[in-house]
Amino acid sequence: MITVEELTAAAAGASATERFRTDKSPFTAVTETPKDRVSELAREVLSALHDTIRRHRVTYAEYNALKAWLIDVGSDGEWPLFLDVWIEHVVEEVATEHRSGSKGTIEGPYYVPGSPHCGARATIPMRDDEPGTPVHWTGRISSVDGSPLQGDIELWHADADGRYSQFAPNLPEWNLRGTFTADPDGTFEITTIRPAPYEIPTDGSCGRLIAAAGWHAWRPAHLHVKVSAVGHQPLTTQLYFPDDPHNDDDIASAVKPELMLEPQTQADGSQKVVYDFLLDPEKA
Ligand code: MBD
Ligand code: FE
Repeated sequence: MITVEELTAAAAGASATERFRTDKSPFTAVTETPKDRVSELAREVLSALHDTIRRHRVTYAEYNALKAWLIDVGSDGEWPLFLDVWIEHVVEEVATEHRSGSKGTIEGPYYVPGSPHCGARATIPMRDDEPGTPVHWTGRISSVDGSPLQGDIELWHADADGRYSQFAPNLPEWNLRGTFTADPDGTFEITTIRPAPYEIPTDGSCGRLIAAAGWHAWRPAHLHVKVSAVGHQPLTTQLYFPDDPHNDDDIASAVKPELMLEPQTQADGSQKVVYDFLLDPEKA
């Protein structure tokens, strides 16, 4: 882990870049992809850029603005953020189009493997005075044929200020990150708090693109989950809250109707939600 000491785009970006290099061993894919496929994909992407330049009569001033911006994305460490916000949703769509179980969506840049084990019925690691509305979530993991699965749920999300532990300063290492293992009948009960919507850092290169284009920088509040079970394809997804103003214009295009929770507000102000998972068996 690299320690994040400031609430800046560059500090979050450095941590996300380090995480990606550690976890994804990205360079095996490069050596394993056949030359013909690399050539075809690279040619097609370049030729789409060439078409845009011709069609819009892109100037040298604009070309140099792009060049300066791309250099900054790298030095801010914001490539993970840029790619996961504007590209990953289509990769996810293609990767999961054959599935009949629960809907997935993008992982985003802030997953960290190895979060603390919490059991089947527990509260996620949080501070004693963690701010935010308590959420009590019950659910069940099954195979698409209905048989229960004693699977794992890795849950991670922002706090009530929209901050992720390990990517913002002054938070305990595993705050709002935990791994839950369902009971043999597939059921689990998780207590956490409701996260705030997430604003992409405005002081880095992704923020400058958003400002220059006149877009907004928001993702709706969301819970990230990875669900895994023996013999089944792992599911990476996110769950959303129905009253969020950014459900219809998520900057990362990662909201799907199947991922909307139906929270029931209780007399004490806390919320109850039920959400189950269906996993597809491993491909033969
Ligand atoms: C997030 O929290 C996120 O989930 C994505 C996809 C991009 C940026 C921040
Ligand atoms: Fe997120």
